[in-house]
Amino acid sequence: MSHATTPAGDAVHGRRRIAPGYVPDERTAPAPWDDDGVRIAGIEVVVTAPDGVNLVVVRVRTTVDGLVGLGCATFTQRALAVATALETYLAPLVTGRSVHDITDLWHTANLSGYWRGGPVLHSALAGLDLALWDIKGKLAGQPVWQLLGGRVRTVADAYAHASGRDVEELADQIEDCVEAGYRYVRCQVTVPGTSTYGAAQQDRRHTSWDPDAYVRFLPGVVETLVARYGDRVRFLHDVHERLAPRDAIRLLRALEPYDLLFVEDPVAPEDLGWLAEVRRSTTVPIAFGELLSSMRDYVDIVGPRLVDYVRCHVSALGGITPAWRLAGLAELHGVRTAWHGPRDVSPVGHAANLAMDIASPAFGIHEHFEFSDAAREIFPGTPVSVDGAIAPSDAPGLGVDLDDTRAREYPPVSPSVNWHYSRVRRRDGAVQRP
Ligand code: GCO
Ligand code: MG
Repeated sequence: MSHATTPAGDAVHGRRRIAPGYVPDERTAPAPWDDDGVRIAGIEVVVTAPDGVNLVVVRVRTTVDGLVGLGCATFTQRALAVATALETYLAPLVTGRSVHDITDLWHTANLSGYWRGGPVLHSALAGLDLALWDIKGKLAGQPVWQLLGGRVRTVADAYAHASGRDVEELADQIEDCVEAGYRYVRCQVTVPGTSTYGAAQQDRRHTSWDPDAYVRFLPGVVETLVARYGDRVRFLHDVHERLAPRDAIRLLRALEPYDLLFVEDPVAPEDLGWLAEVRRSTTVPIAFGELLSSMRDYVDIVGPRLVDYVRCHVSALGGITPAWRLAGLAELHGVRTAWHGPRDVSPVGHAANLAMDIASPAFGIHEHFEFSDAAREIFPGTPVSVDGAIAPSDAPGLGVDLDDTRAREYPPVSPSVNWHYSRVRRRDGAVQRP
C-alpha cells in the first residue's frame, strides 16, 4: 500500500502471522498465446479518505513508460483487507502477464484461490479489472464507453441525495437539488426518536429503530413532498433493508399514490426469497442488489424479473468485466441498471459506472455523489453533473487521474467509522439490519 502508514495499516501488517524468512514465489504462469509484450509491471494500492470514508484505488504499472491504469477496489468497511488481498495474492499472480488479457486474467485470478467470490476478493479483482480497462482505452486512444460498443445516449440522468431531520429541512435540500437541475432526488427523513438510515440524526445517541413508526411516518412526508415538487421532481427512497417483508409490503402499498421512481432495498438480501411476493403485492418499482456480490444471485433476481432496477456495487461484483455481462442480462430481461454510486465508490469507480451507463441500452439512472473539492483535486477528471445529468469524458480510458501527493494528505480513517452498521437496535434490544 503506497501510504497506509496509519496506525490501522501498521497494526494489520504487524499482526500478520507469516513465519520470518517467508519469501513469496513470484513466478507468473504465462498465457498459452503470444502477445505484443506490453506487460503488467506491478500493482500499487492507495487508500485515501478525502470525504471521511476509505477509498481503495489500484494503480497498475506497465512495461511501457508512462502507461498506467487506475481501478476502484473500494469496499470501505474492509478496505485494508482488500489492500492485503491485492498486494499479497493478486500482484504476484498477474505481474508479468499481458495487459490485454482482461477476461483471462479475471478468471485466472478468480479461480486461483479455489474458493472464490465474496466482496473482499471481488473488490481486489475489480481494482485490477478497471485498471486494465483503463489501460486498454489508453492504448486504443479511446474512452472505455467506446470499447463497450459506443454510446447509446448523450448523457446519463442522475439522482441526487436529500435528507433532513424533518420535512422542512428535507425540503431545503430538495430546493438545492432542483436549483442544480436535478429531476430525480432520493429522499431520506428522520423518523422522530429513531436512528433512521441516511438522514441527519436528531440525537446521535439514539440507536433505536422502530419499523412501525417508520411505516406510519414516511408516506405522509412523501405526500407533502409530492404536493410541493411533484410537477418537477420524481422521488426515490432507500429502505436500506430495515423492514421485515410484510412491513415492506405495507410501506410500498402506502407509497403507491406518489409515483416514486423506485424504492430501494425494501427487504434484506437474507430475505431474497420474499422478493417475488413483495413485487407481486405492489406497483411501486423496486431497486435491489447493492449488497449482493455473486453473479448467481443477480441471475436469480434479474432472470425472473423480480426487480425493476438492478443495483450493484460494481467493485463487489469484480469490476466492469462481470458488470457488463450483468448489464447484458438486464437488457435481455427488460430490467434497468442503477449502479451503486455512493461516497464509498471512488471517482474512478463512478467513471466506470458512467461508461456502462452511456453504452448500455439497459441503463436506468445514475446515482451521483457530489465529491468534495479535496476529492476532486486528488482525482482530476471526477465526473460532475450538469443540469442533473452527467456527460461522459472523451479522454482515453476511464478519464480519471490520481494525484498521490494530494491523496497522502487524506490518510485512511479508522475501521471504527463503520461500527454504526451493527449498532442500531430495535426497542427490545435486538440488533437491526443496517
Ligand atoms: C446507497 C447506499 C449507501 C450505503 C453505503 C454503505 O444506496 O447509496 O445504500 O449509502 O449505505 O454505500 O457503505
Ligand atoms: Mg442503498
